[in-house]
Amino acid sequence: MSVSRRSFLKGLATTSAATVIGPSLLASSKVFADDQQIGQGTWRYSGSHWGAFRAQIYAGKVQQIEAIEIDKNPTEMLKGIKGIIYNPSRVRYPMVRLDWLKKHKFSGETRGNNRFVRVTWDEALDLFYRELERIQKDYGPWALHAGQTGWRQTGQFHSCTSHMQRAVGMHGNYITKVGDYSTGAGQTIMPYVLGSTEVYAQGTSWSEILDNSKNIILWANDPVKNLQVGWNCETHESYPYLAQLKEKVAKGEINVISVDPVKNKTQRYLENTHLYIHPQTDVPFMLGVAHTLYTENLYDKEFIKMYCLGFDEFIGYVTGETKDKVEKTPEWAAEICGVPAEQIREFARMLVKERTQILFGWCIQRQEHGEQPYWMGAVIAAMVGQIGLPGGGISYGHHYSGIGVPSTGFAAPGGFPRNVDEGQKPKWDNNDFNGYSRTIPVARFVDCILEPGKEIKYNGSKVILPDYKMMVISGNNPWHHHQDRNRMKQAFQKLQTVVTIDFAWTATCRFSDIVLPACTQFERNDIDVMGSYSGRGLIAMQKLVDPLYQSKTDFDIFTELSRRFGKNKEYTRGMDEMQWVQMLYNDCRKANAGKFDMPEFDVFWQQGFLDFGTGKPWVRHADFRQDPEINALGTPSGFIEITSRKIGRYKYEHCQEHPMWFEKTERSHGGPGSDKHSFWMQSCHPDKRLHSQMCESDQFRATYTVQGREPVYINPKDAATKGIKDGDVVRVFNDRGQLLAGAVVTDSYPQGVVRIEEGAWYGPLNEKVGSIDTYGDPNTLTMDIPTSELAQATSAQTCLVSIEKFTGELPPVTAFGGPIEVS
Ligand SMILES: Nc1nc2c(c(=O)[nH]1)N[C@H]1C(S)=C(S)[C@@H](COP(=O)(O)OP(=O)(O)OC[C@H]3O[C@@H](n4cnc5c(=O)[nH]c(N)nc54)[C@H](O)[C@@H]3O)O[C@H]1N2
Ligand SMILES: Nc1nc2c(c(=O)[nH]1)N[C@H]1C(S)=C(S)[C@@H](COP(=O)(O)OP(=O)(O)OC[C@H]3O[C@@H](n4cnc5c(=O)[nH]c(N)nc54)[C@H](O)[C@@H]3O)O[C@H]1N2
Ligand SMILES: [Mo]
Repeated sequence: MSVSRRSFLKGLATTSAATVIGPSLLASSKVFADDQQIGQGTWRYSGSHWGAFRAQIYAGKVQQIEAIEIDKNPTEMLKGIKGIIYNPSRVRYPMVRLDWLKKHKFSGETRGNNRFVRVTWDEALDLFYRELERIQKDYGPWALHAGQTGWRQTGQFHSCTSHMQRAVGMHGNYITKVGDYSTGAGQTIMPYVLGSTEVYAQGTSWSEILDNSKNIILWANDPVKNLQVGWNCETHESYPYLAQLKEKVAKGEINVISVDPVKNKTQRYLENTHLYIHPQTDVPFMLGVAHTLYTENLYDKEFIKMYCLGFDEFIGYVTGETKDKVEKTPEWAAEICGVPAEQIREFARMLVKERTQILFGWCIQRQEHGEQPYWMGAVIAAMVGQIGLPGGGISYGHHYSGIGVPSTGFAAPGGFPRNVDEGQKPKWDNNDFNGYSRTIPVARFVDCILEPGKEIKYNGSKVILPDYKMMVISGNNPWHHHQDRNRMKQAFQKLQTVVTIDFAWTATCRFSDIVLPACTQFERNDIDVMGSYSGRGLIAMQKLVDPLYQSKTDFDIFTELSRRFGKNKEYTRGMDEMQWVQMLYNDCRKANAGKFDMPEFDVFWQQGFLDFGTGKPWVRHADFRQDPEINALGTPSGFIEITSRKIGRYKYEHCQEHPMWFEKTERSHGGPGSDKHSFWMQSCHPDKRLHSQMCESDQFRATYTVQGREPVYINPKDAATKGIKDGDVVRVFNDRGQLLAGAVVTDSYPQGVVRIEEGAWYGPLNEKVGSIDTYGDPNTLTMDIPTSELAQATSAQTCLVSIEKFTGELPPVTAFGGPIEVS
C-alpha cells in the first residue's frame, strides 16, 4: 500500500509541474547525481540514445551518471539509466515457456500465461537451433519471420538486430520487412512528391531558420520532448537553438504557431501561439488554406510554373470542378477541422506575407490516410513558393535526432554486418518462398498470421502475405510497438514458435516460447557516433559492469548459435568484441585521414570521446531552387509533383493522383464512431521513456505513474463530466480492448482528447483475449489498419475510446517483474 501511495503522490507532483514545463531541459544542467556523492571507484564513458555520459563504478555497481561536457542540455532521462541495468524486470536466465516445452500442438492457446521454466544456455540454444532446422526442413524460408526491427540500444558493433539477422541468415533465408512504424506513410509518399523520404533527410540549419524566418509553423510537432533521444548517441545540440527561438518569440521577432490539437511540451516551453485543430482534420484545413491562396490570388504562380507539375488538376479538386464536386472553401473546412473560416483565411495570408518555415512532426502521418497531410503540406509550401529559401519552405524532421544541426561531414564508424558475407551461402540455401512475398510492409506482420495468402496492394506492387510459423525477435518489442493487443493475442496463438532475445522481460517475452537474456549496452564495449545528423564526434562505450545474471552480449549469443551449424568462424570473422571495435575505429580513422586527424585507438579509448567540432549551415532544396534542371529532384519528373501520374496509375481508392480528404474510420468531434466512443486517444511518444525502454526502470517510473499506473491525460471539463478526479484510476476502453490508467487532469488537452503515451508496458490480467491491461498500454485500444494501399503503414493515431472512473477492486499491475517461474 505504502509503495503505491508514494508513487501516487509523486504522480501528482509531476502533474502540477507539467503545466510550467521545467527549465531543466534547456538550462545547462551539469550533473544528474544521486543524493550521496561517492568519491571512490572509477569513471567510465558511455553513450546512449539519451546522450553521452560518464558513470562512476564502485563496488562493482554503477553508482552515478553525469552528462559529458559536449552535452549542454542533457535529458532528465539520464536519471532512468541505472534502472535499466538494475530492475526487477530483467531477463536473468534462458527461459522456455512451460506449455510449449510440454507441447501439445505448441500450446498456442496458453501463450501469454507467463509461465516459464529455467533452462541452461546449451538447452535453450539447442532448442532454438532445433526450431530453425525444423522450419527450414518442414516448410521453407517463408515460414520464418526475422525481419521486425526497432530501437536496439546504441553502439555500432553490438547493434543487436544485425547480430540476430546475420546468424539466422547464415542458417537460412527468412521473411524481411520494408518501412518502419515511425514514418511508414511519410517515407513512402514523399519520394513521389519531393523526390526523397524527406523524413530522414538533413534539414535547413536552425541558424538559417532563426535568422530568416518570420513565421515558424510547428505542425504536429513537439521538438522539446522528442529531441531528448536520438537514433545514435544524442548530443542535444538543437536545444540552444530552441532557447534562442524562445527569446525571439518573447521579443516578437518570430511568430511561432503550433498547429496541434494539444498544447504540447514545446508550446508550453516557447509560450507561442496555439492554433487548435480537431484531431485528424489537417487535410480539410490545408485545403481551405489552398482555396484562400488560390481565390485571393496570393499563391506564387512563378514558383508553381518553374518547379511544379500538376497544379491545375489539383486546383480543380479545390474549386470543386473535379472528383467530389465539393468546393473546399474555408467554411467547408471549418465544419470539419473546428478552425473558424476567417482564421483559416488569415493563416493563409500570413504564410505568404513574410518568410515562413513549416516544420512537420511525424505523428500526423501515423493515422489512417497518413500520406495525405504530408503531400498536402508540400502543396501548400509550393503555393507559398519559398521552398529552397533560407527559413522558408517545408521540413519533415526537425524534431528528430538533431536534424537541423549542421553536419560536420566527417565519416562515422561502420557497423557489424547484417548480412551473410559476400560469396557465402546459408546452410539452407533455399530461395523458394512458395509464392509468398519475402518482404512485407512492416506494420502488416500480424495480418500475415491471420490472413496468410491474402494479396494486398502496396506502393505500386502487390504483396502475398506469407504464412509464417516462427518469429525471431531482437532489438524491438512488437508487444509494445504494434497495434491492437487482442488481435495480436489471437494471431500469436497460431504461431508455433517465438524466440525473443532481450534484457528486459517485456510483454514480447511473455508471449514468446524461448527467451534468451541479452545484456544491456552498459555491459559491453562499443563505439558510436555522437549526433546522428550533426556527426559531432565519437564516443567510447566502455563496459561499465559485467553482464548481470546469466546474460550475454548478442554477439556471444549468436556466436554460440552459429557454432551449432558450423558457421561461428564465418559469423565472427575470427574477431572478438574489442578487435571489432578497434577495426571499426581504424576504418573510420582511415576514411577521415587528411580531413580530420583522429588519434590512435588507445588514445581515443582512454580519453573517452572525440569532438569533430561543428559543421556549416545549409539550406534544404536551395540547389533545386537555383537550378531545377541540373539539380532535379528524385521524383519521376524531377519537379515537385502536386499531381503524381505514377500514383494515379495505381488506381488506389485512398491515395489518388493528388492529395485529397478522406473521412476516417474513427474520428472524434462528431466524426465516424464518436457517438459510441467519443474521445480521441493520441498515443504520442513518451516524455520520460524511449518507447517501452526505461519503463522497467522502476524508481524513475514511479516519478510519473499514478497509483502505479501509466498516466492518461484528460481535460478538466471532461474529467468533471465523467466524475474523474486527478489521481483516480480509470478504465479506458473501446470495442477492441480495455485498460487501467491513472488520470492526470490538465488543460493542456482540449475536450474530447486524451493521451496515453506509447511504450507503456502491456500487463494483461491473463492471457485470454479481452482481459484488462492492468498498467496502461495504449496499443490495447488502437486499431490495426493500414494507412492506405500506398504505404500499408500503421494508423495508430486513428483511435476512439471511452473513459470512466474505475470502481471495482483494483487488480495488481502485472506488467513488471518477469515471468512466473515454474520448475
Ligand atoms: N500506439 C502507438 N504505437 C507506436 C507508436 C505510436 O506513436 N503510437 N510509435 C511507433 C514508433 S514511431 C516506433 S519507432 C515503435 C518503436 O518500437 P520498438 O523499437 O519495438 O520499441 P522499443 O521499446 O524501443 O523496443 C526495443 C526493444 O529492444 C530491446 N533491446 C534494446 N537493445 C537491445 C540489445 O542490445 N539487445 C537485445 N537483445 N535487445 C535489445 C529493448 O529492451 C526493447 O524491448 O513503436 C511504434 N508504436
Ligand atoms: N522523449 C522521446 N522522444 C522521442 C521518442 C520517444 O520515445 N521519447 N521517439 C522517437 C521516435 S522513434 C519518433 S518516430 C519520434 C516521433 O515523433 P512524432 O511522431 O512527431 O511525435 P509525437 O510526440 O507522437 O507527436 C507530435 C505531435 O503531433 C501532434 N498530433 C497528433 N495527431 C495530430 C493531428 O491529427 N493533427 C495535428 N495537427 N497534430 C497532431 C501531437 O499532439 C503531438 O504534439 O520521436 C522520437 N523522439
Ligand atoms: Mo519511431
